[in-house]
Amino acid sequence: MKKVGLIMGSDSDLPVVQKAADKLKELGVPYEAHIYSAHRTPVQARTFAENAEDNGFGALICFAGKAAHLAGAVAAASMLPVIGVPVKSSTLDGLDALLSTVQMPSGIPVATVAIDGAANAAILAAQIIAVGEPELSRRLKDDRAKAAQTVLEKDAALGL
Ligand code: RP5
Repeated sequence: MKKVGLIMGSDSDLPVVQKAADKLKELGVPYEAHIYSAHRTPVQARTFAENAEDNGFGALICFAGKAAHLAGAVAAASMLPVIGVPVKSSTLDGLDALLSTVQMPSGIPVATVAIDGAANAAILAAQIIAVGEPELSRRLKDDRAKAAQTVLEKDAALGL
């Protein structure tokens, strides 16, 4: 099975990245995590992106806060699907990162999820990897059914 790449701009993004890693682990999707910054280590970020397809990756998730250029820079250097997770920082509540990540000019798409939307990013990456992987596809369906069951149980227990 192809791997998912988790690329964060800083180790301060780790608590958000951890949630994506946990979800991928739960779904049985292999992943590899790295710290590469679009600003502080642009050469390493680009080199990783250029070689990701040859190195067995099937989708990339980029996590960055503030002036969040990482997902766009990685997408520019790879033909793999790139998912961007805007990370909430101490100022502006993550709106800065959301706009930086989501407002990609035409031609270089980044599939942007919610601010700190790590679990959805992991599920979307797993859905991409699941094309041609029926066993993973089944696990994704089970996961969704489990989530629905949790809501139904809460509904049944609602005492209002
Ligand atoms: C971004 O700047 C990182 O992704 C991080 O979210 C933010 C702040 O980085 P640190 O100053 O905490 O290293 O590049």
